[in-house]
Amino acid sequence: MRKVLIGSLMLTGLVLAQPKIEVKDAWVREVPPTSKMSAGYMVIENKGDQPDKLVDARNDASEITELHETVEGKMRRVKAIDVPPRGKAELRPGGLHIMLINLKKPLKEGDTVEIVLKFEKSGEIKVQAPVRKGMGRHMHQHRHGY
Ligand SMILES: [Cu+2]
Repeated sequence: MRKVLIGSLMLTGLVLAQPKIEVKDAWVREVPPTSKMSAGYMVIENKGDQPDKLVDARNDASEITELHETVEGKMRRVKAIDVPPRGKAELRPGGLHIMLINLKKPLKEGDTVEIVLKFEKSGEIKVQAPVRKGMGRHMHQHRHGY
């Protein structure tokens, strides 16, 4: 009898255990009109007790959206961005970012980009990311600075 009770409690626990994703501080970098690329940044928090992963993204400002990481000044594509349970993934200049490739129009401060994030377990989450100027120095290093 006791074993049965413990078993059913564990089952309930498994059903309730899940990631809980919240996205904060999303923004997209303003770029000169000649630039065909930009990058999006944000903090992805997981308030649940299970890990999740950002596996894909799309946006309404560029034709192509990729998940990138900058390592030692060079960008590379990553398959997924881990969001640990009760933890967060920080997408920041010089680190992880969402790459916007082949911009459909120039991105200016005051614009908003809609980014749809696709998580392995939590599904799609839509984020409104305002366009902001990056730090001045980074503007001149934008080929490497994302
Ligand atoms: Cu990039």
